[in-house]
Amino acid sequence: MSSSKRGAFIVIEGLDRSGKSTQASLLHDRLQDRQDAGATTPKVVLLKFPDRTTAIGKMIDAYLRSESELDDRAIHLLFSANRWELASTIVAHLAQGTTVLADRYAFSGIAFSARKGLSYEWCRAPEVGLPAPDLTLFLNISPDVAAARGGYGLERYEKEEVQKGVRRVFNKIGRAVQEEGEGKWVEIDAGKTKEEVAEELWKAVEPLASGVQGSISGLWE
Ligand code: NYM
Ligand code: MG
Repeated sequence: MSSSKRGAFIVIEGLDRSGKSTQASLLHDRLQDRQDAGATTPKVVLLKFPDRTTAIGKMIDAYLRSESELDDRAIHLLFSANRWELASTIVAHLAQGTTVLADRYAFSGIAFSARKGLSYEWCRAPEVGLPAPDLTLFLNISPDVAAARGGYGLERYEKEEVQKGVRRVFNKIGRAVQEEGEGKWVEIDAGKTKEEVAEELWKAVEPLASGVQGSISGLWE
């Protein structure tokens, strides 16, 4: 790795049942394999948001499993705080040349909360300044195809009408990210087979796999 390069920050977003976590793990393995094969590729770490292991994450987990009730704004801020508590770790990894993959990020935060009627601007505000992704891969699937894939789980939001609303906000976010130049936003058709989706993702990721130039910027700053 050239000393002027840092690790790439790659985010995978999508609706529930879009195959996001499966694809994140396949991508992680593929990046890892490259590293083992040659010395030029940096290490890779896979993060997942919400990170349910922290104190804040445990509150989020209880909310998602309907074991607690929280004001819409309060849960929004907890999801955001759950990213902020890992922000310095993300920056440190990137600076060391490690590729960081995140399964969901700030865009999920905005999409799921704005769907409830909170304003886009209000939802975006606590995310401003988080480490900005270099690439966001949005796994697009229509909520009825997702529902037909064996059905949703029992958590909050795992309902077809909720997913439809979330998808509309995601589309708006994707357009905004492109227009505002906040890293690259690539939409992937997640209705294809697991292998086809993995290939599509790899095409977008490979150019960044051995690191990227430039400093880490703050999201929407
Ligand atoms: N979710 C996820 C939010 O509402 N806001 C956020 O900021 C994040 C990261 O949590 N239905 C929602 C989306 C999911 C749920 O995520 C749990 P997962 O990836 O299913 O564990
Ligand atoms: Mg889920």
